[in-house]
Amino acid sequence: VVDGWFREINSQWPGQAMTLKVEEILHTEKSLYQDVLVFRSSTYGNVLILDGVIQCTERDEFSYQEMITHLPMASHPNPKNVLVIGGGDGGVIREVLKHDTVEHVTLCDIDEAVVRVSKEYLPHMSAIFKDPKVTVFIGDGFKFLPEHENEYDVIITDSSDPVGPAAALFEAPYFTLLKKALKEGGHMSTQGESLWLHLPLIKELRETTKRLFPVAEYAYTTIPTYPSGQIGFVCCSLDPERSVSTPLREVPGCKYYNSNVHRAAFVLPEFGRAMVEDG
Ligand code: AAT
Repeated sequence: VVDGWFREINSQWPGQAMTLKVEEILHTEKSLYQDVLVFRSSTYGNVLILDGVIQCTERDEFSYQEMITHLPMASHPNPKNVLVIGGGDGGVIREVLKHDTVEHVTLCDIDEAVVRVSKEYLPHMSAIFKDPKVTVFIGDGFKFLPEHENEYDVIITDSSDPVGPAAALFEAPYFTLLKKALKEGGHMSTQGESLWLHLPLIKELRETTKRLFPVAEYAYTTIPTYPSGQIGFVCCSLDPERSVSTPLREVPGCKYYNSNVHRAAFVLPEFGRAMVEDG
């Protein structure tokens, strides 16, 4: 924070940086895994930063959390048992529980500090932790998966960027474990970075997932406080007959997501389509 502004300077998006005006610093700490900062911004509500990177703001988090959740959930015929890896703020859990088919949802975040500070400073996301259908587990997603084979209908990887503790969550060994943790016909979605910044990474993610899943598609959402105002997801199904871009039912109580937005999210601008699909 310099002169009352937070600047998101990072080598993952060279030469550009989102800047937010800080009203008050609410929390700083060095957790076991990352630098944690929470501040109240002047126009985006409370903001959570990990290792200098914006994870969520109260004003626009719904765009990301709704889309990463409802794309795999609304295209699955009957999701009952759901796993979220990362997502320690609770926002994705809140979205999962909008589906009344869901009986249980487990959150596995590596960093207890994220869950703890979210409970204090991000109540619109974390209040859902009190729901009896929720179990919170603190640990590495990569280690959690092999102990849970054939258990989940949907797995959502709400992961930080591929540096530090989340690097392994973007690679083939992780997706191989994830596939085994899914039940027959299971779905998954994973944080897939920005078309404007990370085309080679996106292409690799899609190729890795295509080798493992009969259906693997890229979709995206708009969000002002993620780099370049846009972030994507890779969505996969184990059922070759299923279309992850086709919603099977409406989801109540959303601010970004609806059935048309679901279908449209998979339609890529030409430069992205060419790179992601044709190679
Ligand atoms: N919904 C908020 C958005 C996030 S949070 C990413 C979470 O992933 C963090 O809470 C972090 O602690 C957790 N995490 C990182 N590595 C692991 C791991 N190996 N196992 C489990 N959880 C992990 C993502 C923001 C995207 C930013 C885009 N620039």
